[in-house]
Amino acid sequence: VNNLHLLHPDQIELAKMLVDLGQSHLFQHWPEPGVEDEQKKAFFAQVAKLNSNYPGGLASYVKNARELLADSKEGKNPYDGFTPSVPTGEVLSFGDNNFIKFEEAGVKESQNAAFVLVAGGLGERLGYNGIKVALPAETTTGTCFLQLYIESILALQGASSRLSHATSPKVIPFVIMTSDDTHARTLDLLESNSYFGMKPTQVHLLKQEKVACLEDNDARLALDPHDKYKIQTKPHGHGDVHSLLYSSGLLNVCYHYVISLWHGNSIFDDVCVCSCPCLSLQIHLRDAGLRWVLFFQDTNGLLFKAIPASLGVSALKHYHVNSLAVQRKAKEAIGGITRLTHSDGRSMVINVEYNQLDPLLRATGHPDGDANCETGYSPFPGNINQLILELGPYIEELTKTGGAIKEFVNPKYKDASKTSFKSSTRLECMMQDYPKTLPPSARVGFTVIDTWLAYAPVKNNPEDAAKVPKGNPYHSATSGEMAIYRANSRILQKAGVQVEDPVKQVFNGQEVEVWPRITWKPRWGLTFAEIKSKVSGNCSISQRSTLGLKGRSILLQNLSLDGALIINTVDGAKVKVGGSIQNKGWMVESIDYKDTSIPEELRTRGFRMKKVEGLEETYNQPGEFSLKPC
Ligand code: UGB
Repeated sequence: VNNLHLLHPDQIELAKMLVDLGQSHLFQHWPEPGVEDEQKKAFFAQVAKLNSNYPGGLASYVKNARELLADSKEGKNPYDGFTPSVPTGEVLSFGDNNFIKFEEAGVKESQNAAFVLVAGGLGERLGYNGIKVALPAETTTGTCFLQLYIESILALQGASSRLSHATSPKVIPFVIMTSDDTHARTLDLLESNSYFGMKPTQVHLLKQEKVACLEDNDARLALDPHDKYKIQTKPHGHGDVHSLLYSSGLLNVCYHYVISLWHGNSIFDDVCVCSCPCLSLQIHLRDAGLRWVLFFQDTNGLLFKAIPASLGVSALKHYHVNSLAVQRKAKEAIGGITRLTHSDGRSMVINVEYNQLDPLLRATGHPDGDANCETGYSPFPGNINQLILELGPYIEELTKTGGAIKEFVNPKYKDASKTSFKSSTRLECMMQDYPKTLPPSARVGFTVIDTWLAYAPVKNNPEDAAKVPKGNPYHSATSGEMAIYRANSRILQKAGVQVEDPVKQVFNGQEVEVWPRITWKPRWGLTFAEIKSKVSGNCSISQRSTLGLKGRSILLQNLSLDGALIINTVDGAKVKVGGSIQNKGWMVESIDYKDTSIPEELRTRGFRMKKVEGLEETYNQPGEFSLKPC
């Protein structure tokens, strides 16, 4: 009370609110006025920020926390009353007619899409010190994840405009959610690489804020152990992306942005340009043609191989929500897509997180819990956290909820009495829980894609990856890179190229298949039909080969490759590559991950490319060319 005169009127309101919320311990220890006054003001600046960053403010946060902590203490299961069963969804098989049909529809639709990358996580499990999107997806070309994503979006943009013969191509907005841990470094990566070819205005960064920590079951906010004028904070989870998109008004910006890039648009002259994401905006967005928002995670180098077909599924099946899934090994650290049916008749298809699936199954008559079935996989498809939402229903829902997502709390208790915590906790939320608040009429579906084509995240450090049970995926930098070569090899095989079988090798204690190191720029081939159209005759590639296709119009015709071949072209240069190309090639050389003289991004994978001999050709003028050494 003595210190109140130091505060602005709105800060006094915040102080009163904290007292009403039972949080007076936060300033009980404060000395008399005149001592550390600046720190006191800074404290309220932080409170104001925490208050405005949470839907409903700190009052809602504390209320939600008390309820969730009480449920947790009682051992209440959020899935009480629900029976899990295996849902049905669209199961795709790479390269068949159905797949090709969906891919074509997806490419057409992609000009109506916006992409949202959640990249606020630090990747503690990976043990990498930089931001994860700066890691090379593969080391043959050294392309980092962010570059790969941007080039994939640009390739989709180009393919989509070509398909619709658009005179003025639409620009696909790209949103990146960052956090204090990743924001500056993400911006720096973009700026120092000229946004990897994207227009800076096409990229929107949204920074998520952390939430207040809780020190006990009464949801008393925790002070930072190193600063008594600061509330301790921790990340709230990727679920923040929905409230951030809502509160930023960015969907609105995207709308204006999209139409501003369109041709003179007189039909938009008389529409409301209110800056709040109101319901009328939904109509405008639809009119403007933006129809889909695609959410994706930071380190999956295969993802965009699955995007066209899955977006096609959303469009042709009219899904409001479409989750991408793959076959899942029991106990694999990815959620399971599950149908949950409540005894009161409610039913929904939702991700059940990996740590909850096993207890839920055991509690509902499956004594083996999360176990593989006769196929060798869990019957529940694995959620890869790639969500495709139809924009209209999404905005409608955000307008109702403010983007708030069902939260959970995971306190680590000191003992069985569950009265105190080992360390402070906080509420968390996940972006895939978005459908939990949707009405039963919502069209929620999922699409299962071949794992080898769609999913190879880089999440685990070498030690943890080496301990993964045999047969389960490592999800490491080693397996993530090798998966890219395997996917590209298998795609070319399907397109008619004879690609030699892989050999098995161990790197960082992980046995992986080493296929030829085949890479291409997304603009070389985004869909199976496009790739197939660029391969003809009898082509073959030996296991020890490296192939890098860095250009749009490179045609492989009767090529026999046994060595390394890299081709760079500008748009407008059409190059036919054929004949026999043989050289000593590039070798995959084992390295010791403990050798700190080697850069961390190489050590985490346990190998590097030794460029012994290769053929590299660059075509930087438009025209028709042929490369046929012998
Ligand atoms: N992320 C943020 O942007 N902000 C945050 O506060 C936290 C994370 P993890 P997780 O497909 O592989 C998810 O840590 O949460 C970003 C699904 O929940 O890599 O353990 C972060 O930068 C799970 O169901 O994953 O597990 C990253 O891009 C399963 O699908 C993303 O969120 C699994 O991913 C995911 O964060 C998977």
